[in-house]
Parts: sequence; structure tokens; C-alpha cells
Amino acid sequence: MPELVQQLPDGPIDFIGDVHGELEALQRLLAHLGYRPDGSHAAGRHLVFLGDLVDRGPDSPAVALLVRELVANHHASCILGNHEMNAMLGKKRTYNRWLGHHEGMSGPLEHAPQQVATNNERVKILNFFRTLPVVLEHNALRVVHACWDDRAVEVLRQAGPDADVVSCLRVADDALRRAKLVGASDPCAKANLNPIRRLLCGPEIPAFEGASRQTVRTPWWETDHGDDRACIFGHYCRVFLAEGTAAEIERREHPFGSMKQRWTWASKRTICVDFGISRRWSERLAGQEPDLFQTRLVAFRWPEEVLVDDLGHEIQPEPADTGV
Ligand SMILES: [Mn+2]
Repeated sequence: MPELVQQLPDGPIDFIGDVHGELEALQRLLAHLGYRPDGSHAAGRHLVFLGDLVDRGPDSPAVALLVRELVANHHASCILGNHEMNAMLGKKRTYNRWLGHHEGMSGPLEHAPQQVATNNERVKILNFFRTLPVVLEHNALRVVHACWDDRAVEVLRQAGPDADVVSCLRVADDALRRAKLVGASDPCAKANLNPIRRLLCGPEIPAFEGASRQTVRTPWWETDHGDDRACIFGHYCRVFLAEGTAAEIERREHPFGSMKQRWTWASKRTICVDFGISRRWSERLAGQEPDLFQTRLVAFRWPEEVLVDDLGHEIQPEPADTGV
């Protein structure tokens, strides 16, 4: 079992946002970044994956096993995302049919092919997830899947060197359930007060009238005070694809929904590196030409502070206040 808060290596790092089973995009991005097939880099660069390696895309097992190999060979580090947590909790959803079940809601994602893991692969992958930390940091950077929260990170530090993240999450859920028996019921309590859920899924607020869900995500990065270190995170898919009423509701509910220019920092010190490849399956189903994909897998290069996407474009992210 791992320490849940670990140190980032010194030296140049490429932070890779949510991959969601998009093996080809990952392989192309690694080549654009100058990584050799064995994961080494001539300039001694290190890879950091921001979580959500799996689900929705065509080959989750291959992505998870590739990253496992890179981590084993000390070319990469990887933190947990909410999708790895869901897999460890045994949640069966349409988007994680690669785990070998046939459950889930009906909908277009059902028609997107997913490579199914063998029993042996599934065991290897779930064991790998159990070795992953939730947070990485050094004196200049903070890295988390969805939301940096000092108090939640402090709880993880207290968990010590041999913590089981699944037990930590369940213990906190149980405590909240007991508290709810004697206190007021708050639909956001689980997301906001369970430290693991807060770091992996981000805070939520009660939804406004007309929203599609009871609670909606909120832009924590606008009030991220008190830590001068830059924060790199993923999770908040920054690309909107569909048109029409459903897409309008989605934009209203989305913390980046009002964003006009997506290649920006989230705020002065925070940058979200999830550029929507979780939805590439829907572009593929719609028959989109690969050259015209709007979704991207993106790396944020440190200390250069440039973004590189899976099509090989290098983009200088704009300051947060120009695009929003
Ligand atoms: Mn996520």
C-alpha cells in the first residue's frame, strides 16, 4: 500500500491529462513529446499521469498496462482519478464494460467498442491502481486529479505510509452517513466532506432550477487561496461537442461552461489539462475524420509551461482572464 501524498521528482516533467482508454492518442502524444518506445527520454524528462487512465475509450486495459509498465520502470508517476476509484469499488457502468461485465444504461456509448480485459489483466490493473497516490507535490507544484483542498490533503498525510485508499474512502463515507442520522441532510455532503471524494471528484453545490442533476460541479480554482505553488489537475472536460438543448444545459452546469477560449490557465496558478478526450468515442461514432477531432489528449510541460496535444500542436496557454 502506498503513501497517499508523495513527492514529485525534481527536473522537467510532462503532465498528461485524463487518457480514458485512448491508446493511440497516448502513443502519438508520447512520440510528439520525444519519449522512446521504452518510456525513456533523452533529456531525462519524467511523465506524470493525472488519473482517469481508463473508461469510455477503446482500449482501457492497454492504457492501464502501459502506464503500469512506465511506473514500474521509473519513467512515470501516476495519481488516482475518480474512474480508477470506481473500478476499485466494483462499480459497473456502461463506460467501464472493459472490466468484463454487461451492466449499464442503454445509450450511444453502448455502441462504442471497448477492448475487454482478460481476468489476468483485470487483476493486474486493479492491483496497480491500489499502489497509486492521490496527490503529488514538491516546493513549486501541486498535482491532483480534480480539486486541491488543503484540509483534505492534510487528512491523507495523517493516513501514514501504508494507507489503503479504498478503506479511507469507506470510513469517511460511513462517518458522514452516521452524522447525517443526527444532522441536516445536505445533497453535497458526500462530495464535499469526504476528503478522498473531494480530491478525486471536486466540490459540488446544489443545482439551480432546470439543471439535469441534483448537484453541480463548482469552479474551486477561482477561490484557491493560500498556496503559491502552481496546481495541475484534470477531470473537468474542457471541450463541448453537441449542439441543442442538452448541450446548453451542460454548458450552464459546467464550471468551464462560459469559457470562450479553452487554451487558458484555469486561474492565476491553476491549470486544467483535461481537453475532452473522454468524448472522442462519440466523435468516432459520428464518423468524424481523425484530423478534425475537436477533443484532445494534452500534456503540460514543466518548467516550459506549454501545452502539447496528440496532433503534435504546441500551444502557449493564455492567462486565465483573457478567455473567460
Ligand atoms: Mn475525472
